Amino acid sequence: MIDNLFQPYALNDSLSLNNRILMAPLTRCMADDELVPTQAMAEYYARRAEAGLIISEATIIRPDAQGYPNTPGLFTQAQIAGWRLVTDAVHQNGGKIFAQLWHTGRVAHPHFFGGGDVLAPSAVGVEGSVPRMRELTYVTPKAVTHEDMAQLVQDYAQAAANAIDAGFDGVEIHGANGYLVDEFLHYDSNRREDEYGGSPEKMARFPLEVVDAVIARIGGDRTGLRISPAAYFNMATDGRDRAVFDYLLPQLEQRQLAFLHIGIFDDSMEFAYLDGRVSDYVRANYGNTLVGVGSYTAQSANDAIGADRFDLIAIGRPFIANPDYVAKVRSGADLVEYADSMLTSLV
Ligand code: FNR
Ligand code: 8K6
Repeated sequence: MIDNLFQPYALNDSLSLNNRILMAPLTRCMADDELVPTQAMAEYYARRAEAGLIISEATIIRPDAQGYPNTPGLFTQAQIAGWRLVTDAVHQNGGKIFAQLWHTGRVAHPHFFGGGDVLAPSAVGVEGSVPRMRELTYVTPKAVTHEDMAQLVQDYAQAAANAIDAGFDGVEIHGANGYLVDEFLHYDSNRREDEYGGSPEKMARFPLEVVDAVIARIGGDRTGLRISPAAYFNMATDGRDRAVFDYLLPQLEQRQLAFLHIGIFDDSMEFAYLDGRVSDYVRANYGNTLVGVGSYTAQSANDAIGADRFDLIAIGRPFIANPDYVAKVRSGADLVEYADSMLTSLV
């Protein structure tokens, strides 16, 4: 039985979802060279509109946010118009869609924005090179100034307003997976000694400024956030990070977000400094709507929701392999298994 997945869910007074299944944000690198979403992307998302809520692929808020080829943006009129094609197509099929707002921080590469600084909390780089463009080695970032941070906060808020102009039902701030917001929340990437680093409260300051600015612009009802308490991607683990999230989670709880969403690839992983799974740690420290994710099947997600481990489930790779994931799960039809080779085309 997978009935729990098909219970409607009210995120708040203004947004209700038809079912508990979210399409996870999935970078596809298929925008055009001006980072404008295409008609093919509109059709791709429209085919998945039966999800209770779609979270768009990560979408950059300004040019120096870019770390991968052909990731869409939300900072030009053409990009807003391209996204309008997508949101109209999803709405016509009865769906809802949030835009995931992204700045890759130290994982950005100047190749994509014509040169200039790569911005991060501290001048600590990541090893390695850009996926799919291995000739681009990561550079040492510039530690952001207070002026840089104020501008970034404004740019997140402007991108959120642009998302609403483009017809999105709301936004998810990408605060996960080792990108800019997440880089403030981990000791590996945040070595600052001013009021933005050095203690949990200071490390949470910039992320909370971004959240507050977006809420001020478009409302908490339309604002979600994704976070990665476990450093597992573009990041080295540090046991002190636990205290940062112990501080952050109650702060977020006070803000009445539409939802909080975990960023992880496999939620069966246990982290010693979180005393187990990331989702269980967040559930214990955050009382509002929680979205689980990470290698769940329909059955295991149904059971986790039944056990009250989280309220909603985000499904990633199976949604790439099965545009009709929701219908198949409902009817018990066999799913096509995901393979990385599927990333080369938008089906
Ligand atoms: C991702 N993931 C991801 N996460 C995110 O926050 N923004 C993004 O743009 C992307 N892009 C992305 C692309 C691809 C190809 C994959 C496979 C994953 C992570 C994704 O949202 C999800 O958390 C994981 O895929 C785990 O869920 P599944 O796939 O096990 O259901
Ligand atoms: C997170 C955004 C990534 C955008 C690039 C697209 C290519 C992603 C391929 C993902 C493969 C999934 C397995 C990765 C697990 C990493 C965690 C240790």
